[in-house]
Amino acid sequence: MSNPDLNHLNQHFSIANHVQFIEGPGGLTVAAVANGEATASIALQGAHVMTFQPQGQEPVIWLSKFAKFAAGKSIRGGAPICWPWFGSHATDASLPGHGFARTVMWQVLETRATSAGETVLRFGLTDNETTRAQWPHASSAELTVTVGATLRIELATRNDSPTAFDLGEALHTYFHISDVAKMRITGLDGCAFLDKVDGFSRKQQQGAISIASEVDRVYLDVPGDCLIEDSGLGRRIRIASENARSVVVWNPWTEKADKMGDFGPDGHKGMVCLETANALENIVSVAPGETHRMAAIYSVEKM
Ligand code: TA6
Repeated sequence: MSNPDLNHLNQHFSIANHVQFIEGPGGLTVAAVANGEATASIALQGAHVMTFQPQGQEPVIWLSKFAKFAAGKSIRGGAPICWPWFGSHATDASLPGHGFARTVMWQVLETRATSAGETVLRFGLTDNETTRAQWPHASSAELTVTVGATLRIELATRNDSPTAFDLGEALHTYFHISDVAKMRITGLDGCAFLDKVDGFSRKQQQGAISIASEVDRVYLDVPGDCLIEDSGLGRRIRIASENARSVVVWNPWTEKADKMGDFGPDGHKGMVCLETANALENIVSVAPGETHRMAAIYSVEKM
């Protein structure tokens, strides 16, 4: 029995040599992208970029081999969308951490191929009873993913209500690395950060970041690009951003990863999260009728 949704999606949005829609793990509908530049996959649930691999490169994005794929469940790895709040809800702890956007179905709005051979996919999330019960503001979100030699993910938030609202957001991206012991992060030297492993205490970054235990930090007012320098793979992953003032650096380390149950044995040693965000002190106020756009751009350089 063919899947009518897949038939409809492929009829309206598939593009030869660019994108087709398939049934992915856990029965999730997935946009499978393969063009001359890269491959990628995006689950319609959460508009969740799960994989990205430029031609001739190791994967850039990490996806746990032990990820659980099921309706309404966040996927361990890829680029989960934290929206319309980051972390715990400000006043209601019963609401899902990182908001609801990553576990609800998004709609495909557009697919197109660019003259440069990239594939562009645009997904939309409109509010409904479920979302308004958690977030009582008339609003909508769009995610635009551009797959080429680089990956660009843009999260747009439109305020359709008569009053301004505060938005917390993050592209909570897990990056594939050779070994956490062979990796360091640069670009955050001198930045203030809130250390979630130490009671959200405020500290200042000195030099590059190496990771040898749990790290969970929200860097504030970050001025420029960050680099994940991976000596094991002889490459740097550059994380550039637009309209994002925060960067979150996270590695759960052994105990936390084991508790989460979907990293697998030593899974945390092959990943690091470097999240493009507006979080905590950097949340943004979106005026009535305004559309706020935040983007992350990932590229790979030889070391
Ligand atoms: O961004 C880091 C963080 O806030 C950590 O504190 C941890 O909760 C992580 O996100 C993963 O959260 P999740 O809900 O995806 O398991």
